[in-house]
Amino acid sequence: SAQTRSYASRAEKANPILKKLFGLMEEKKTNLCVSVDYTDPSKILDIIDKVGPKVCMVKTHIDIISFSSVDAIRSFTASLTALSQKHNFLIFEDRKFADIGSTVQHQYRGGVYNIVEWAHITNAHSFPGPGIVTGLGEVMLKEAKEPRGLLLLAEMSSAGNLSTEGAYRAKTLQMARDHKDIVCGFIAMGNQIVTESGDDSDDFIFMTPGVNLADKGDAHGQQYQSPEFVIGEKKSDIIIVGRGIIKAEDPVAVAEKYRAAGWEAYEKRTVA
Ligand code: 6AU
Repeated sequence: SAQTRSYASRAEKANPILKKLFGLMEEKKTNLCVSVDYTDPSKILDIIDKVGPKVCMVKTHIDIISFSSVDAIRSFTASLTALSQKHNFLIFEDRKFADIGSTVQHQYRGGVYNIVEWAHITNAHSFPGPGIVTGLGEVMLKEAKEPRGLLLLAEMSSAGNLSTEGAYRAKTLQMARDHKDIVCGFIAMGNQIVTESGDDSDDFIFMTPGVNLADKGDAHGQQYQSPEFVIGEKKSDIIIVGRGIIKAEDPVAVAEKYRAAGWEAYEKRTVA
């Protein structure tokens, strides 16, 4: 079934960005995305070079990094791109766009960050409606030199989030189904948002934040689950781990723990 097919078999039918992603996940045996939420650019590049072999994706918040100049931004994104090629992972800028289509186009291509030029994947809230998808999609499809993908936030990990209200998730899913050339997946707690209303879950990738082996949450409503639960029970595809790795005493050793736990849960759920 869709819930137990391997990443490799899903790569066969996938669009260019998911083909690349599923392929490298299978090759490197990792469904770990590390969220490198440090503010010092050299510290970020340093840890990425070390954990790069263990991850399928590196997630950034470009707007939390302390850059001294616009040139420093350019040099950072160039180094990040070089690392993504060296270690074969995708770059995910966690921008969480949330405005009308016309405005997000400027935010995606312009300002000082020029996100579309270096991020393979970015994400957006569905709150503004389908215009946010078509707006970002136009930039992705017409201006990017390489394949790009958009994730819609269908669910969040934080306590009290509004995604459980009414038809929010169903409408988010409809936006994705209507624009499969743009939307390659979801930020969600599992794949149920799609499997409960159709059999096209293989067309999307499911990425889940709020994963931690040591803590249950933080002081501001973050809620954590284990890799086993997220991949094995909830049938998500990728675990997103921030502080569980980056605040650890030995981030590289701990990253390997998360990689192994995520991969083991995937192998257990997968049939040939
Ligand atoms: O592992 P943590 O709690 O240190 O970090 C989780 C990371 C942060 C959040 O901005 C992000 O995941 N995140 C997201 C994303 C990825 O879109 C959505 C969400 O619902 N919860 C969440 O924590 O960088």
